[in-house]
Formats: sequence, C-alpha cells, structure tokens
Amino acid sequence: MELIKNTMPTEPAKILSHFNVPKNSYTFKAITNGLINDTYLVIVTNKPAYVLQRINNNVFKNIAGVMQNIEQTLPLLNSDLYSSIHVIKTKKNTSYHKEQGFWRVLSYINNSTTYNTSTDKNIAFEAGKIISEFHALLSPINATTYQDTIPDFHNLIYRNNQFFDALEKAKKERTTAAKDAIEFAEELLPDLLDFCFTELPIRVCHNDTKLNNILFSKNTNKALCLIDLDTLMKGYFYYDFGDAVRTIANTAPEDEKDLSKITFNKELFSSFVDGLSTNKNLLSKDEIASLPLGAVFMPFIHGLRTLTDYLQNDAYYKVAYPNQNLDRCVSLFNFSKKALDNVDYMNAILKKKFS
Ligand code: GN1
Ligand code: MG
Repeated sequence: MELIKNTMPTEPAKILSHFNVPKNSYTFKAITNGLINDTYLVIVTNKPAYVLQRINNNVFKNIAGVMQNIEQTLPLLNSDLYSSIHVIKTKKNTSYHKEQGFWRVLSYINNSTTYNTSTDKNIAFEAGKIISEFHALLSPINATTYQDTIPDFHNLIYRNNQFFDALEKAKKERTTAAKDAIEFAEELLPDLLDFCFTELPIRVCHNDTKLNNILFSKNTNKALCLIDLDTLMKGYFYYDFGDAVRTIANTAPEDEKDLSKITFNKELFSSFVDGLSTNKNLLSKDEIASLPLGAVFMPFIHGLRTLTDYLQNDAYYKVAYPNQNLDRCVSLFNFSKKALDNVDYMNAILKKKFS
C-alpha cells in the first residue's frame, strides 16, 4: 500500500478558527524539524502564541488515543522544575479538529527554543535533568492505562521482521546502495535482540527524547520541558536514555554524511548523566545496568527503521532528497557502533554518578 504523504494544508487560519483562541490576525510559520507531523507557530504581534499541528494519521492511527494520553499526562507534568503545556480545546470542547487531517493547538512557552545539536555541556546537563524530572513526575502512574499510540514502536523483533520483509521486496538499486548498512544490521541484530528480552520495569516513557524535543529557556538556557508528546506510552527507561544520548553525545546531525564528524563525546555524555542523576533514586539497579546497551540499541533501531523506510521507497519519514533515509541510517549505525565501543566508559560513569 502506498502511504499518502502530508502535503501543504488547508488555510491554517481557517483551521485555527475552530479552536478556543481570541480573535486576532494571526500569522503562521512552518517549523520543518519534525519528520512526522506538520507544525506551525501561530504568531500574533510578532510573538508566537500557540503551536498548531496536523497529526500524521498514517503514523498515528488512533488520534483520540494520542490526545487522551497527552491530556491525562499534561496536568502531572508541572513542578518548580518543569514548565507546563496546555491543550487548547476546540469550540466544541474536543481536543482536536478534523478537517483534511487531524489538528490540535497547544500553548506556546514564551522565550523558549530548541537545539538540533549542541556542544554545550550545560545543555547536556539540563537535558539530563529535565528527562529525570519528567520521569520522576510520571513514575507513580500505571503505564498500562496508556494507549499504545504506535504499537511495537521500539520493539526490535517487530522492526527486525519489517526490515527483512522490506529487504525481500526492495528494488535492486536500493539494496545495492544500502549494501554496507544491510550487512551492519544483520551483524548487530542477534546481540541486540538478546539484549531487549528484558524484565525491566515498565514506565510511561516519552519515546522520542532526542535533543530537539526538549524546550530550553532563551534567557537562562535552563531546560523547561519535553515537547512532541505523541509517543507517550509504555516503555523502558533505556529508550528515553538512548534517544537522548544519540543526540547529545553526538554533536553531528542525524543525517550527517561526513562520518568523521560523528562522535561519542565523553564530556557531553558525562554532563548528561550528571543532570540525569540529580534524582538518584529514580532508577533501579537493573535499569541503570541496561543504559549503556540502551545507548547502542536506540540509534540502532532508528537506523534500522530509516533503512527499512529507504528500502520501502521512503513511505514513512519526510525526506528532503532521495537518499536521505540511507544517510540517516548510515549515520545512526555509525553512532551505534561508537556507543558500543564506549559501553565500559558509560558503565563506569553511571556507576559513579548514581552511587
Ligand atoms: C520521528 O517527528 P519527529 O521528528 O519528532 C520519529 C522518531 C525518530 C525521529 C528521528 C513517530 O520523530 O521515532 O526518533 O523522527 N517519530 C515517529 O528524528 O516515528
Ligand atoms: Mg516525534
């Protein structure tokens, strides 16, 4: 089946008029970082006031479930250390509006910003601290009350099957271009499949804690909160750890072509763990022990997903040029390998900071 890609939407102003926002002359600025949803800043008198998003219904089949997860979580995500975000309801008091897709509006936090990459140790520390606060606020919740917004999202057995299925059906030119990446995947899969059979505690996870899903204050550079909550659902802590590490210890972008720029930066890793360990009692011994391989697992599973998507002719992720999914894969696999080389180092740092 050919998936329909999200294209430029209907007039955003018309969509916004269905929501409970004051009448104003708003302008709209597209944010193009995300690979899944369509996102617009809603601006009034030169200042962003809201975030308007069309949720990708090819990816999120159960929009009501996505919004239910978010609405039951947001009231809990509020503390001295954590800035809250609100869902702005429609005039019919629903959490989304259906019109050529599914739209929602969220509050915007003033003077906030995101970073795709950073070489700043303070940013790494703050990222660790806010992820720790997010999990501390959500740890009392029973994760089974959450909808699986994408079933098997980080399930490697499922991703493994998807990959081999795609490989079988792929065009010759794509399998040839991806030969090295395919070999790498086949080599690492058995060990990582062993690793992910686990009896770790199940938590409510963010499931997409890459650096640019963390909001920072422009004034103080403190981390404010996590954004992009569509994948809030059950998971293991190492998912959120690994996703953060792959975008924090590595200062190159996700689709970096120059592999010499992909690094496992020990200082940034250590600062991140410093931030994370501000809350020493958050994690069990077993969870802490799972983290180093989690930092290998997450870039690997993302790489495998982008490789699978490449083999399926880019049906899932937005791509800006033909081989971008393969570039993402090679870069992610490269970082996964570097994380593997640093497992002992990660273990030592975690032991030190969490004792
Ligand atoms: C996707 O939409 P965005 O960019 O936040 C993806 C994540 C990947 C990420 C890679 C639902 O997230 O899993 O980590 O791209 N989200 C989904 O940048 O597939
Ligand atoms: Mg996302």
